[in-house]
Amino acid sequence: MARWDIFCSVVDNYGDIGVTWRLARQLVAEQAHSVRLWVDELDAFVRLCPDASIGAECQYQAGVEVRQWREPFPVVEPAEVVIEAFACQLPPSYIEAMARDGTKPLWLNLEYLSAEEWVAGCHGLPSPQPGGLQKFFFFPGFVAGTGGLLREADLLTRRRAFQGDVSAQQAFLRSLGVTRQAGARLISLFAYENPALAGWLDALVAESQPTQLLVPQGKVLGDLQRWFGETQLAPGDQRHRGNLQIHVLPFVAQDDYDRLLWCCDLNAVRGEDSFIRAQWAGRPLLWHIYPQEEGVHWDKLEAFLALFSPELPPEISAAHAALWRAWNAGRGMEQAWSDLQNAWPTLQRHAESWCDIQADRPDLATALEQFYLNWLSYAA
Ligand code: TRH
Repeated sequence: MARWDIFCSVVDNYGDIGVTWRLARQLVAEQAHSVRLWVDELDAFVRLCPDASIGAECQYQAGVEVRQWREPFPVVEPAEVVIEAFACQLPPSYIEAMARDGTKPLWLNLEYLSAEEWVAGCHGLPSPQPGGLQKFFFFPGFVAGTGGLLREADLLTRRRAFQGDVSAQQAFLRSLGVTRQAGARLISLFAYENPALAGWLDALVAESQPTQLLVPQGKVLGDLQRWFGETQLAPGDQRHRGNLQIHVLPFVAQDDYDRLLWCCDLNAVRGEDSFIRAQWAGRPLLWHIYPQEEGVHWDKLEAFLALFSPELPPEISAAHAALWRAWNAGRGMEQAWSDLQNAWPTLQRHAESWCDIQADRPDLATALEQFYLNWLSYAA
């Protein structure tokens, strides 16, 4: 057992805290480490973990010591492994303490997820720091030579049991105020603001198969409201148009969000963490990638599609990529959606086999543990 400090600065949205909170829990539960998670915005944390207190300087959640990260930073003994998530800046006093320590800690920068080829070449590289410290880059990823993806050891067993248990799914959906209609397709929708939504909704309204669209509170709600011509949709609200029924849901706790994904036939997800969770759900997904300056996110989107698609029949692969591009370009969903209509059984099988391929690789927490053990034996 070792002591780990994870630093999370909430830049925007929920991805930073979503990833670090998940990792912290897994390091405690599966590697028996003692983990302190330093978070500079507890409001975001409380959305994912509603049992947490928004004002506590220090609290224990799921065995993780969650600490408010604020200035002046308290005097603490640095942990044996220090993770700065997504290149956040560690407190200078903490870095000084790391340099002062007799045995220097393992210092890791946990990077953002990308399927681009250069990632494997940069994963694990050291970067010398002042004070005799070294920082290593740790890259999550989808291929050998990267740090893998976050996946709890029992995740797929729990997921498959839940998907095989209709009454557990019904009870869960009922707890969110949703009753699944016979023959309806269930879609979850988590996305950034997206002008392409209107075209997609128009297509769903006109389809012969009914759709129930489950929308947790979030940024895309504005587009939904505009399409309905309403000023405020709130959790619990339901609306009907043609063959489309919409349910506005509360933002649920992180583990419940998994259950929501497991219930649905298609999951529209965004960013990083929900994107990975949708892959573990073994169901088709639609990714709204986090938009970056100068459009660099397009390279990431294309890199993922290039990895994900080769096993698909060429015409389905092309139609699937066209749908993802339309969603991210903010236009053209009506045509792209209708071009995919006969592909869903194939996409469903592919989602499950992609999940199996990814699950064959070591998960990110295990890879971190291995990196630490290698580092210890190298340092000895
Ligand atoms: O919130 P995001 O858009 O976060 C993004 C990305 O991580 C991006 O890479 C980063 O650069 C940017 O923030 C700053 O999307 P993401 O990563 O999917 O995180 C959402 C988290 O919220 C995830 O852990 C799932 C969780 N969640 C719930 O717990 N309950 C919910 O109801 C929903 C919709 C999500």
